[in-house]
Amino acid sequence: MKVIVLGADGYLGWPLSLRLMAKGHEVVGVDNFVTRKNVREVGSDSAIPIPEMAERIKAAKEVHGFKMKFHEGDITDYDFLHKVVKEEKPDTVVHFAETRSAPYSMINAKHASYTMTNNISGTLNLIYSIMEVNPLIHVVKMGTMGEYGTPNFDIPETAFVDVEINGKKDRITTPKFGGSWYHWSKVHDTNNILFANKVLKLTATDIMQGPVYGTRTTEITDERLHTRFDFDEVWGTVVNRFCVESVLGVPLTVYGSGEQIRGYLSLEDSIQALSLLIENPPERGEYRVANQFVELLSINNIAETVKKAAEKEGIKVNIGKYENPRVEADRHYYKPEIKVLPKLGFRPTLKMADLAGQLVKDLVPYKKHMAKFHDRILPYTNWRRTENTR
Ligand code: NAD
Ligand code: USQ
Repeated sequence: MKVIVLGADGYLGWPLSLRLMAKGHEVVGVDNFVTRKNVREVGSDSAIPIPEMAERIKAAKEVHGFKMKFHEGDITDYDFLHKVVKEEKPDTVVHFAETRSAPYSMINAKHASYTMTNNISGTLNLIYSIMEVNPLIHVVKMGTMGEYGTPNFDIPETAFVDVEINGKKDRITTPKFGGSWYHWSKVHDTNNILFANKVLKLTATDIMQGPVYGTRTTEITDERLHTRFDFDEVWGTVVNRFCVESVLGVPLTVYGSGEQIRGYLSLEDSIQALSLLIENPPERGEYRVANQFVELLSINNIAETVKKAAEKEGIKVNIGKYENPRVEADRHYYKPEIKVLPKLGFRPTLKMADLAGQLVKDLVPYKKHMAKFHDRILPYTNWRRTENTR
């Protein structure tokens, strides 16, 4: 199968590209390196330094014999994206090329608008490029579990739900309520993909994924093959942040009550799930939604797990309590459905409790590098402020 990976330089895009090549697929990467730039903008860096793309591709060839093609460019430029799709004639396009930080989108008007524009127009350009080049191409679009918010009902893994309003029955799109401008950009993407499926018969898998953690996948066997690993208050996700905080001796940054629940999964499991969805496309012209997570955990559960794992490695950890900078429910019901991936054979590998120790150990050699960005760890970006300048 020939697969274009939009966002191939990213945390998920790079390991997925390696996995697909390991499975014998042809991979064409696309990226404009904007995450590298935006992380520098907030004064931070990947905890684990990563080489430039040319070096990554060279290393993949030397270590595993993989041959990867790459196009540098911005997918919000329609002519660029259309040319790549036309030239490469893929079977599948995986779409990761979006701005993915909730806090970044909440910094101020400029960042809110950038997040919306980048994410929504990239997806629209992809829909039109596919329709003009070959409408049979399968789009694997990365959305987020955060599109649903934290509703007081069991979250169905469906595009539509049946409702009765004022005595009349109908079907409406599954209710969503994002918790940041970033999460709303994903909701808008989902609506646009659903509409493209309805009017243009786009074949799409829309993945609702929870926060991912970890440093490793089977193919990351050499220092030059590492994927990026963000940990600052804007770009880092909670589990990865807690592991870095343990190594640097920062009390773990539990926001609010710590009772917020999300569906977490390891990098290895994310890549396994993505491979299954790519290799098992939906019917032609079908819109398929797939919820993607492994464990439902609260922030307090995670803090305890990371503390226990780090202490086993001889690192003393304190759990801190911080005022929640976000506007979110911190005591809520949470029960999302997951049936599509298990039906395709998805079998999670290791749980967070088994992986956290290794994760902490993997970070220790980079302690000096991470310490340079120590002042970017504590929460600063606040949902209630319209201007979050330091
Ligand atoms: P990432 O920022 O590391 O990777 C995204 C890549 O896309 C980056 O390399 C970036 O440079 C590129 N990109 C962004 N806009 C682009 C554009 N206009 N043109 C070309 N390239 C562009 O993020 P990630 O963690 O790998 O996430 C990948 C996708 O998965 C994102 O859509 C994110 O919203 C989603 N997601 C991530 C997580 C997580 O925990 N990491 C969880 C759920 C969903
Ligand atoms: N949190 C803390 N302490 C921290 C960081 C976060 O308590 O130091 C809490 C947050 O308040 C939130 C939860 O942890 O309740 C998750 O926050 P996060 O920063 O790990 O994740 P989030 O902002 O939701 O975004 C991440 C990715 C995003 C993806 C999303 C999946 O950055 O791209 O879409 O996870 S989900 O959370 O399911 O929406």
